[in-house]
Amino acid sequence: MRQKRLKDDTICAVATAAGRGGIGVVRVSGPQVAFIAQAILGQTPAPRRVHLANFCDHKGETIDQGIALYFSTPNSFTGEDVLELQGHGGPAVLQTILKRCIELGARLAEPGEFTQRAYINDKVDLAQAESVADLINASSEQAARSAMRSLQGEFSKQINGLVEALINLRMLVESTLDFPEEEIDFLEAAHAKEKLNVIDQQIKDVLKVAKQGALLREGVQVVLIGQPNVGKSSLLNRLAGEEIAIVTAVAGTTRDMIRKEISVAGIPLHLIDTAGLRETVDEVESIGIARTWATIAKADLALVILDAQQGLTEADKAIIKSLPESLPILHVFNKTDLLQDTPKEDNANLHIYLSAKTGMGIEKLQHHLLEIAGWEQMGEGVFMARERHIRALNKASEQISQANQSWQQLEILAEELTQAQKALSTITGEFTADDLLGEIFSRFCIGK
Ligand SMILES: Nc1nc2c(ncn2[C@@H]2O[C@H](COP(=O)(O)OP(=O)(O)O)[C@@H](O)[C@H]2O)c(=O)[nH]1
Ligand SMILES: [Mg+2]
Repeated sequence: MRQKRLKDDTICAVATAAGRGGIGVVRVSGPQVAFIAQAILGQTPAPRRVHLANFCDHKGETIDQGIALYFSTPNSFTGEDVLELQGHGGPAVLQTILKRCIELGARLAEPGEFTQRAYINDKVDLAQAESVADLINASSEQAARSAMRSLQGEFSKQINGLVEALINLRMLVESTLDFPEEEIDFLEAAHAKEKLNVIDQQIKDVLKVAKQGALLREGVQVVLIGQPNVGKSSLLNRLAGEEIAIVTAVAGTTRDMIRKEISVAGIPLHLIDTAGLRETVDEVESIGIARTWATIAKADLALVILDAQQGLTEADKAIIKSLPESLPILHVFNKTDLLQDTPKEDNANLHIYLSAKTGMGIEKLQHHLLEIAGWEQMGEGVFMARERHIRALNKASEQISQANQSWQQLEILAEELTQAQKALSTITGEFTADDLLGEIFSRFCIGK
């Protein structure tokens, strides 16, 4: 197992958001906290009690008055001694308090360093630490709730359960390696195959929920493409509920890409309006079109917007043909308000009829978007997960399938089980490389 290195320095940061507010919090963590508290407050406060106190500079002059909270190791968020100074929420006063802490020996914390220390001190595992950032960054109530579920350990509990089951099965397999004659009988009697199948199914179940969690976190990149003037920008504005992109009757109006994040049923949809795809001699427009192709390559889903009056034209077919085969697409026939007859719906081929102008059909589009993205209404059980968790679960699942084909070669089977266990352990951080850890925590905000 990886060695966790305990820290011997003291860190500090403003933990509240930049700007002005009713209260601002300076957080300090590390071995020098008692000394720093003594110097600023004139006393080391009793742990876990609320103290109204003056925060003083080196001359004993009051910088601010507020609430001091002291948590002594190991009963704190980081597991170290922690001091929280809740002062008035203005940048100048908070910076002065911070400067005082640095004067007294603390140093400025790196992004995510408080949570990293909580992880180092076994207060949380890696999946829980990640969910702290996900909770802060959550853009919808659903996302926040599922991040909270991960933070409370629901995801980790399932992973730990799987790891334990794998260890038990490994022990069973490995112990039979020494007694080759009896091995098959012995494993059969112990229902080893059934146990492996149960693990296999459980990994698939966790993966299913984790994928929903990852969807809540990462959302879906949806690119709006089509010929000029079919109503891409109008549709973006309609979905966003505000006038973001310029709409005119002039073809080639949108030249640069316009991005907007909206939330449908809690899922972040990253909408990207693009320059209409056509042959052009305009230099700016052709750069826009080149960018459109680059965006298409990274999208999860494309809405091909078509003019309902024209139907699917040769030019549209050419655009669709040039899209990557793996990219899911939805045909959106726009401007149905200009049609005489109500169009026939064709759900099987994922054709949607709508009017960006009147809003008719928009809800249906949203529903289809979620469906293609793979969102299922799972109710309360979803926990937050990340792309790297999905990869780890997929890897474990593959190893289990391999293991299932290796009952005739028990050494190989044991090795596959070990690999599956390692893959799962990267989720909770037991087998996670230091550089990956550094990357994970560097994406946190300062003071968390
Ligand atoms: N009647 C009608 N006109 C629309 C609709 N959507 C867009 N338009 C018009 O079509 C023209 C081009 O729209 P725009 O959104 O700029 O298309 P883009 O070039 O694909 O981005 C504008 O004059 C819009 O007002 C619609 O649903 N119904
Ligand atoms: Mg446009």
